[in-house]
Amino acid sequence: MSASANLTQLEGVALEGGANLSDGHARHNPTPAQAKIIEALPELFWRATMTPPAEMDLRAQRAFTTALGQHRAPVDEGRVLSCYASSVAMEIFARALRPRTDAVALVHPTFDNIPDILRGFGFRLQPLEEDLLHGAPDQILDRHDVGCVFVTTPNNPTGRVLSADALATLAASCAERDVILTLDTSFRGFDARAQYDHYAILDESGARYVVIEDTGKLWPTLDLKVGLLAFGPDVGIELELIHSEILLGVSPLILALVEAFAGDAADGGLSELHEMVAANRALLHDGLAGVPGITFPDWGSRASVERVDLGPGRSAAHVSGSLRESGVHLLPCNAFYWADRRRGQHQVRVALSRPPAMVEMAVQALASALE
Ligand code: EGV
Repeated sequence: MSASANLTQLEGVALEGGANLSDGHARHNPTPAQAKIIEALPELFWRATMTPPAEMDLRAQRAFTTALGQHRAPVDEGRVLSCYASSVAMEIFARALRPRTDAVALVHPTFDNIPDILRGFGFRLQPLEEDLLHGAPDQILDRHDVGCVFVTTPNNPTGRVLSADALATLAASCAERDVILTLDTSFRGFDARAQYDHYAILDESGARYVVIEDTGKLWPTLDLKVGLLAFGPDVGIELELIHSEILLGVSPLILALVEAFAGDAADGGLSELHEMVAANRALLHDGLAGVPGITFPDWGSRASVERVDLGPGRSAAHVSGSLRESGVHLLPCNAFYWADRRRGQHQVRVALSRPPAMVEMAVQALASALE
């Protein structure tokens, strides 16, 4: 794999086998309640056959957004579009945005397929540093002359969450300058601090907004998932038209699965998910406790991924490369820093939505590679 490979290409290597702690997809063991839903898949199939697809769509959207605290998500207003994946929602958003502006301030660092997709549509990107985003959200548009601000919250890989106050401040300044505010909330299910009702704040602000929601990181459904493209009443870009050019609708079977998993999430599944991630995070921290020179830069993160800073003397590409040879897959963080890859050169990201035995084994391999 060449040094300029993107993160997903690196993740692709791990799909060939071995201990895959590389991608952020959900690959943990289903809980008993989730296993029951999987057992009932044939039933879900027939129910989906007998129900109008539009109704399946609304039910899945409603169940998912309310399970994650987004009670004002504009489901009943018809302003949520289901997509095959959040990356597809992103592509639709990017194409619709392009006639309006070519300049986007994008959170830095973040998963590299976001800058890559945006650059693919010809956007000029400005890195929006997390410290500015969280520390002085009122100054973002003084420092960035753009037509859109794009924020991933909780961010990937850092887990940093945009507070309700920061969102209100940023949305107010976007409204004032007529800048579109776009949020990617794919990781919000992992962190209760990201589950205040974003739509209530966005609607109140009067800003033009887009939110990309994602079921794909949460549940071990073999990548059966949807991305939701939600938007405000005056978004001012042709999202519905472009969406219709790409797809008619997501499979009602997947929508039925999303509705069932979201129902379980609201019914205690979300806390079980949080416990699983917290237990795996503790395995990571404990397993590396004796290794000199390493630190955890994302202290307090509840995302299903976590970075390990290996220290200035160790190269993430080298360490992850030699672990890969022995069948253990982690991501070097260079490419998350899409505007300055060197800033990630000493960090690796470990995926935590995995069976605990796999986390334990990979952490041991990492610890001995560092000794
Ligand atoms: C993560 C995979 C895409 C992405 C993984 C991800 N890449 N869609 N090109 O879903 O954190 O590993 O976001």
